[in-house]
Amino acid sequence: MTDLVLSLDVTDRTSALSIAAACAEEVDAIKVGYPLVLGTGLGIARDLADLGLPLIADFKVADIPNTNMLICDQVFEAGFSAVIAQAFPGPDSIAACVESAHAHGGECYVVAEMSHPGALTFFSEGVPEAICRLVVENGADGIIAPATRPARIKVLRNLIGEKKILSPGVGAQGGDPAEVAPLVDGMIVGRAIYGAVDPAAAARAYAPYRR
Ligand code: 3DU
Repeated sequence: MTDLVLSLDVTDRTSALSIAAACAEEVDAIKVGYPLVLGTGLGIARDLADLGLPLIADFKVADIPNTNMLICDQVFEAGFSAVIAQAFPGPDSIAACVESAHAHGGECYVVAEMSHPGALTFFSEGVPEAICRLVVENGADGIIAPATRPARIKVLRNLIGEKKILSPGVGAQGGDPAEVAPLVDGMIVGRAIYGAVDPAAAARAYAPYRR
């Protein structure tokens, strides 16, 4: 039904590599963000690449176009296969991320709506819908949409057509995999897997929802 993306938000190299190796058969991609890269360095991408899984850089890139391009070039040269960008800096900033991603044979996902309660302060009143239109116009590969609000995923799906949806918020944030899996292309799960006593078993529990 969907890919399972492990959000590897630990901060030390030993834990990251052992959890990733233990879960490698149970997940379809690994998402790495600031916690792990700031804790270990960007070279962690090369270490994880040995597992042969796609690596998604969750840096929520959000700067002027030139800086976005410089950031994304570093991300892809480090071995990542996809990057996540914020939309609020505008279409030219998103375009820079898309251009860098595609020049490296990678993908760019844009945050359309976040999953936590406070997200509704700014991701409201048609903003996510406008972001979806930008994503279509800019040729980005997909959006990030909240597993905590499946009804919103359905609305946004109608605006992006065949583009992909990656969805964080399953598990620790309360999103229900049974409800979310049929709606998205990738379900992102962090604490419910890496925080478990047996991360591989916790990842395996999502097997019924994987395609
Ligand atoms: O709540 P979890 O532990 O399953 O982790 C979710 C991950 O997805 C985490 O890295 C967080 O920074 C990221 N994320 C969201 O949770 C919500 C968003 O809207 C975007 C990214």
